[in-house]
Amino acid sequence: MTYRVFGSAGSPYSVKVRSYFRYKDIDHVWVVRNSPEAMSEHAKYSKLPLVPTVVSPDGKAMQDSTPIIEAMEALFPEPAVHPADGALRFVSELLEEFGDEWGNKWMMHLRWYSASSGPTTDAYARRIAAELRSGAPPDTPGLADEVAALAASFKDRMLGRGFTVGSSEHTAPISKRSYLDAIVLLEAHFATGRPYILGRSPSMADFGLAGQLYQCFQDLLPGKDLLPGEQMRLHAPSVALWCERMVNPRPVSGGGFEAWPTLAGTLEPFLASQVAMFLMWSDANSKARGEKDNLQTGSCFNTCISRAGRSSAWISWIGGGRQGLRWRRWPPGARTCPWTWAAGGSGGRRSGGRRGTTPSRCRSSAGSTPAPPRPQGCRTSWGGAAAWSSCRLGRARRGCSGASRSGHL
Ligand SMILES: N[C@@H](CCC(=O)N[C@@H](CS)C(=O)NCC(=O)O)C(=O)O
Repeated sequence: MTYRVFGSAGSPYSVKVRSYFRYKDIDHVWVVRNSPEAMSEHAKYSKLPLVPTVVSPDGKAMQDSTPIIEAMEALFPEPAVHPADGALRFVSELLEEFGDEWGNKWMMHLRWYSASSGPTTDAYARRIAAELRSGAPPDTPGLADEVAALAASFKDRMLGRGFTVGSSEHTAPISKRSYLDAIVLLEAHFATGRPYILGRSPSMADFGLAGQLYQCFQDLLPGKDLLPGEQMRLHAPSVALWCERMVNPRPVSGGGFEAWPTLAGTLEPFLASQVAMFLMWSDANSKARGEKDNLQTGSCFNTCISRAGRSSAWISWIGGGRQGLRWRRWPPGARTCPWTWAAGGSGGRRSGGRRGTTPSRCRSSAGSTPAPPRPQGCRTSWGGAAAWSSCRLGRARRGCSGASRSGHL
């Protein structure tokens, strides 16, 4: 009765699912795609070329970390990762969602996009390339060159994908600030000796947040500036310990969840600053998605700007990408919206998601806000990924960025 968990050590969502399987003592093996056989096995079972993919003993495949955990939770209910109290469960699931969707912005930005991690991106890319070639006999001819070439193409791919989480020079200060504020606020929450976010047992909140923060914690290869892992060790040592604890979580002192009154003092400030920002983004993104049905993409962009203030710069990327829209360079001085409908986005490949509709000029442009600086090489055409992704807590509504075809490693 062994499950197979296809994953990667550098993948936040894979590590999240692995932590869960370990916590539940579910019989499983961790499979990395380090051979042609493992690659084709993964491809055979996966709707999208992403990890994690879980294959059950009877050959049923699952993707997307949250639905995976939910399906397993139905089969292995004890020890529960959901508090019995409804309000606390809501907080737990909200924080999981926050980790998956907003925490991923920290992780992706800090690892791949930010200027401070720039000098070390080669090393991250090589680490992943080495995992994908792990197990090759040491005397394999041309192995070093193969790893170097794989790392180079991986780095290139990831650096071109900052837009999938809205990373740009425009949003960089927000992502960096949010990461630092978040770990400092969490430090206050853990520093009193609390082992997990809601008490003595891990909940969905821990799995979602630790998946992303564990990657930040690990990212401390030498660089000019302080790297996310160093910042965590310097300013949030209890958070660093929690990240390590979450690699193989166990209930502490018999386990159990606290009640809201004892958590509120240090958890509410986190919700009020970080999660509130995420919800504001989420709301604006949802509005942006809604308005595309009227082809009001120009006004959708402006709505984003006015609704979410500074954090809106990435909304148009994500909202746009989700709609199967393609970006066109904003011509100097032009006052028309540069969005057009993608004719035949690639997202429907496996999911049966909507292909791009008839190309059409975006109609609304009156009083357009000037376009923010945007990343190079942005070619979005996601489409169907959201349709495939089974989503909860509004993911379907706003598009599940974590389930993009581009992947967030
Ligand atoms: N929503 C999915 C996200 C999965 C995802 O984005 N996986 C990334 C790694 S974290 C991936 O497979 N990337 C591969 C690639 O970019 O080629 C989940 O929660 O499992």
